[in-house]
Amino acid sequence: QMLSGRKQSLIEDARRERACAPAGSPGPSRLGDGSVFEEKDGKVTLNVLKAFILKHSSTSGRSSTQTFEAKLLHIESRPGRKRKNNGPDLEFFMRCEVQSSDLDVFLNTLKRVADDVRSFPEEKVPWFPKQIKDLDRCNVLITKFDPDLDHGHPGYNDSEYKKRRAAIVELAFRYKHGDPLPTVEYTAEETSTWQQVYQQLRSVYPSTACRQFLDSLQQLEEECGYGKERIPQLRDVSAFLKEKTGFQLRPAAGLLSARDFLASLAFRVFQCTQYIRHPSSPMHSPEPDCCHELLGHIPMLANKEFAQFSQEIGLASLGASDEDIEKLSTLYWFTVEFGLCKQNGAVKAYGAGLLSSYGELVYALSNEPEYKPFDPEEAAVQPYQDQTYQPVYFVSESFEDAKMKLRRYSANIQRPFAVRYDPFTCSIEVLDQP
Ligand code: HBI
Ligand code: NLE
Ligand code: FE
Repeated sequence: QMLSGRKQSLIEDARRERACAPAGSPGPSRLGDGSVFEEKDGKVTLNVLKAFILKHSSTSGRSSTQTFEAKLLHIESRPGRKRKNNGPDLEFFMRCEVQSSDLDVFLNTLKRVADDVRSFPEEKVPWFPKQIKDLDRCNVLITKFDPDLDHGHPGYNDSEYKKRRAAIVELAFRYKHGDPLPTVEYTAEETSTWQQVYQQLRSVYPSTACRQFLDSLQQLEEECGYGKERIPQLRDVSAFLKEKTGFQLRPAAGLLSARDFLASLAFRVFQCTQYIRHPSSPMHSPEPDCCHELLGHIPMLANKEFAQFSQEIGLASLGASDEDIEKLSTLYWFTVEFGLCKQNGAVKAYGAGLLSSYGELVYALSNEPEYKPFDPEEAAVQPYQDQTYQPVYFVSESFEDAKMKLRRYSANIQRPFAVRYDPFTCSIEVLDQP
């Protein structure tokens, strides 16, 4: 009958009071009804405790014997927070699998031998990367804008374009964390698309882009070979970013799922497409391409505060529910992708989707679209447009203001644990919240 039927995972935080024996006294301690807790040289042997947890019978009240079956999955001890006068005190943290029907007996038994038992059912948390190399598994693609499948894609009937693009995408599929970033020898046609995009955008940036963007772009032009002549290589850009804000790039095969895309930001990794948009629509593309990444995102990611902000959205997304991912990705859309902000009394763009599309950048700053003051609660549920220009944009009082508001919003997302990024090991520490 062991563990048949519906199983239930439990986390037990049992603060166990040591048996009455004074410190140093030999022999087993008697707890509750029997020899379940052995003490030797003042130490508790955990395997004995384990035996106790695994199989325990107790006589309750008059005659009936209560039994339960439980599987101990993990046990950990630490000094208690409230030390007792009569010796050291331990807290035990246990993860147990218990049959639902045994739950009450199990908990009551624990309560007889420990003075403060707290338990909560383990919630199912979606998988998320804990180490930077786990990002190799964060590559779920959304095929929405695939030129092979989407009839509306400007490259749908262009087999040359699709072949070329497939070859570049293949580099991303093969990439593993730690590999050198692939370089692409861009063709004359691709470079000419870049040139058009660069020149047109560059001419309007001074009057439309926020100052953080302009500062970074100038550095990229001076230190990283940015210019209309050639498409910068991810390898050079990644090295530049690493020095400025610790961000690094990895190649992406296309539009990724919001969960996978946001998760990489938690590690200060930005997933970048390497192919370029179809030459027939240089001024707007509904999907990310290297123009969008290199011109829209990279300059902002070279800004310390913005880098911090991006990583925080990423951290907030780890293990979040599907509903929260949806909201975070919509917030990301109205800030990182299409955000506007006030600077010296004028409205400027800081969103990457605007800064990489001449068409939408000019439109967003005209008097056509609707503006709303940025409010994360509202922006998180605002329907958006991913085929063409946005009907509505959110305007932040300042870039810093948007950051603080989003930070407050993220802090309110409920998760049964907390996360912290350890920059020395490039890994996520998961902390259980009591
Ligand atoms: N995938 N490759 C890639 N690039 C993006 O900019 C991107 C993405 N997936 C989702 C996404 N952006 C956002 O729109 C949010 O959904 C997170
Ligand atoms: N519309 C943007 C551009 O043309 O560059 C891309 C947006 C990607 C979300
Ligand atoms: Fe983007």
